[in-house]
Order: sequence, then structure tokens, then C-alpha cells
Amino acid sequence: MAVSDHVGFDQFIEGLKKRNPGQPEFVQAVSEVARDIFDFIADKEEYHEYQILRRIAEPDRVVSFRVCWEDDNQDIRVQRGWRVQNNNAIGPYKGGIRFHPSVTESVLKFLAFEQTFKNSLTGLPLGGAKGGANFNPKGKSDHEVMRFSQSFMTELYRHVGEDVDIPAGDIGVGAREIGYMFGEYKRITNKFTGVLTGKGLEYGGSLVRTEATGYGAVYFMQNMLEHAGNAVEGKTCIVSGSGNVATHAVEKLLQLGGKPVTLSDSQGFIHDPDGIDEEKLAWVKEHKTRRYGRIAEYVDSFNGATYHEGERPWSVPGELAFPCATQNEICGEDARMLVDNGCIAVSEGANMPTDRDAAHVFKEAQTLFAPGKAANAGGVALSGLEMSQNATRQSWTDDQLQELLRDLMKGIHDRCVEYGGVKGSEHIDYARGANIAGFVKVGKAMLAYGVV
Ligand code: NDP
Ligand code: 2IT
Repeated sequence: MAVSDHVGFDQFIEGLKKRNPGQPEFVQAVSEVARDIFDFIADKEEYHEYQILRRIAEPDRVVSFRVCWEDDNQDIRVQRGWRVQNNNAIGPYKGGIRFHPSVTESVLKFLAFEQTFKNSLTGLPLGGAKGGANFNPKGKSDHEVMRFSQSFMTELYRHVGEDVDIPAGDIGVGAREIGYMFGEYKRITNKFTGVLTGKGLEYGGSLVRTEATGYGAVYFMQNMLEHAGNAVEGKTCIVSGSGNVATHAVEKLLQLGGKPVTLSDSQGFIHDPDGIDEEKLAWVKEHKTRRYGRIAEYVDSFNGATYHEGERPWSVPGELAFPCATQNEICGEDARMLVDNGCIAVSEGANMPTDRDAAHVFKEAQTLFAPGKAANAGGVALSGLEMSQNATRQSWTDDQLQELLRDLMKGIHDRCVEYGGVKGSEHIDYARGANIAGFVKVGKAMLAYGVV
């Protein structure tokens, strides 16, 4: 068959929509990647013949299961859990677990698909997966979260393993939930293995894993700016979210001389024109991460800050933007405001926070735009290093790991530059670069395996 006889882009998207009804996030994520891949493989017969993209966009398997648990009133609660194992061509399945009421099969399929490209970009041998449940840990007691997490693992344990699939945290899943799940896995299997990452330091966790995603997103920004002859120092930074990724992004920005002025949660955002300094950040970490409070209360503690109920921070002027909350939190209008207000670069700490229209606005404006699959890959990269330490029963030092994280982010940046050059211009299309660089390694491995 000639290349021209193969399925074209429009036909591919049509088929994708038909095969995945009611799954808008999954269709969105695949469509955004597909455009760049179709261009890249236009003259590469074997990728068409072996239907590589079509196969990456069909998860290896989607496991869905019932999770029953008893709340503190002794009422029986029923939730739905999933593990989406997208692709293990280059290594065992790897990706986080999300506990949030908005979790659906579509959300987890999009995240597992993105994870496949992200993990490939790290240069480490990691396949792509994602899991989670429509469970809301907010407002639950520790014992309720424990019973839920244990029940979740009572089914999940059949599908995971240190050489099979290694879950980690994501929204709503941090050290506490990982601890409960690891304890349950150990009890059921009677094995102490590195089946999860993001573990506590006492039982096989790695230094720097907690900080890695937020720090990594700032390193990626630093790499982009340096490549363009610019720097983080002195720049006003618009950050969304107030969880693990957002707070560690703020921490690294402060270390590099940036001035973060916003944070948000699902209810609204705060704007602190004086800047969020170390002391204020410590308050946010204590209040949001450990006590599950609301960001609104920031303004009661710090003069000069304002709270904006039901809004997102993209109307605040600043040169650098770090969306670190959740998917589709920057729409076209938000992106236009950012660009008009002088934003020159965006680094996605969250997964797919920028919707299709917004991505288009950034592309047109030639805003430096680091997609989540590249910019937030520091978290999973450090997870890969946690796996290596577990496998060899070693614990590396903070200094070693900080340096490895910086090197890994530089490597990801350079891989994006390699494939993201724009003809006749100095501009780098990082989204395109990340899509193609992530695809190439997985695609080559799949070609080596033949049709499986
Ligand atoms: P956390 O649970 O620690 O924090 C999530 C933050 O996002 C909270 O501030 C939360 O607000 C806000 N948020 C969650 N859902 C929504 C929503 N629907 N609308 C508005 N705000 C929302 O999660 P993380 O910081 O770990 O994750 C943030 C993002 O980073 C996610 O997209 C995740 O996939 C991505 N990511 C995380 C990695 C990690 O290592 N943790 C690695 C790579 C990517 P509230 O408190 O009100 O719920
Ligand atoms: O989206 C992500 O990359 C994560 N939630 C981290 C995954 C991991 O396995 O560390």
C-alpha cells in the first residue's frame, strides 16, 4: 500500500470519536497529539502500515472495579475504581492514581495516553498508565480514607507489581494514601517490593520525589527561557492550584528569584501583589496540604492579598504562567488575557490544563509553551529513580537526586527542541517537539515487536 492509501488525519479523528463516545477528554488528548504525529509520519510507511498511533490510542486494557467501604456512620459506600494500562512497549506500566469526584474513564484514559508520551520523554524505561476512583478524600476522616484506600488496593493488587505496573500519587493521592495502599499490598502479597512510588522515606521512598513535579516544571521554564536568552529572575509568576505541584513550583520560583503572586483551588484564587514568600508558602502548605483548608483563608492571614471567588488567576498580569491544578483550566479567553497582559511563557505543571482554543492562542502568539507531558515529567522521572533505588536496595542522597532531576529536565527540554524547531524561525514549538520525541521511542519499540 502506498502511504497516500492509508487512513488520513480526518478519518483517524472520526474513528477515534466513534470508538470513544462520551469520552471528550480522551478524544481531546489524542487529537492534540495526532496532528503532529500525522505530519511526522507523512513519509514513513512502516508507521502507517503497522498502525502505530492507532494502537497507542487504544489502551492495552482498562480495568474497572467496585470499591466498597464503610464510612464513620457505618453506612456502606460504593465507588468505582479503574486502572488504565495504556502501553508497555518501553517498560512496565507507570503512572499515578487520582482520587477526585470528577474522575471518569475518559479522564483516566486521557491521562494514561499522555503518560505514555511523558514517560518516553524522560528517557527512562517506563510505559504509561493511570488509575483512580470517583472518591473525594476532602472532608473524610483519616480512618475513612484508610478504609477506602485499602479496599481500592484489595482489587488493584491483582493488576500491579514492581515489574508489571507501578502506580504513584496524583490529585487527592499523596503520602497518606500511598502509605495505606502500600501497607495493604504488602499484607495481601506478603512481599516488600517497590510496587508503588511516592512512598514514605521510612519504607522505600525517595528524597526529592515530593518536590520533583513542581521543581521540574520550573526547571523546564528555566531551560526554555535560557534557550531564548532570558531568565526566571525578576519575573512575575501566575500560578494556579495549591497542592503538591503548585506549592513546590512556588518554592523553586522563589529559589530562582521569581515573584509568584497567585495560587488557587477549586473555589477561587488569591492574588498577593507583594509576592508569596517563604513564610506565606509555609502557611499554604500547612493549611492546604496538611489540613485540607481553603485558599480563601489566605487573605485573613496576609494583608494586601485579595480573594476572587469562583475565578481563575489568568486575568492577573505576569510574564510567566504555571497552571498546576487540573485539566482544561485555561480556555481561549484566558489565554488571550495572558498574552495581552504580557505573558511570554507557560509551563504546565498539571496535565492538559490548556484547552484546545487556548493552545491555539499560545501557538499563534508564539508564546513559549511547555506541555504537561514535558514540563511535569519531573515527578514520574523521580519515580523512576525511586524504582531504581528500590531494585538495588539503595538510597541516594538529596544532592545526587537534585542534580539528576535537573539533568533529566534538561534532557527532556533538549529532546523537545530536537523535534520542535519551526522552519525559518528561532521559535521552538515545544508541544510538537514533545509529541514527536515521545512518540518516536514508543513507536520504534512497537515496530520491533511486530503486530502484538
Ligand atoms: P493535589 O491534590 O495536591 O492538588 C490539586 C490542586 O488542584 C488543589 O489545589 C485543588 O484544589 C486543585 N484542583 C483539583 N481539581 C480541581 C478542579 N476540578 N478545579 C479547580 N481546581 C482543582 O494534586 P497535585 O498537585 O499532585 O496535582 C495537580 C496537577 O498536577 C494534576 O493535573 C496532576 O495530574 C498533575 N501532576 C501531578 C504530579 C504529581 O507528582 N503529583 C505529576 C505530574 C502531574 P482543591 O483543594 O479545592 O481540591
Ligand atoms: O501525572 C503524573 O505524571 C503523575 N501523577 C506521576 C506519576 C508517577 O508515576 O510518578
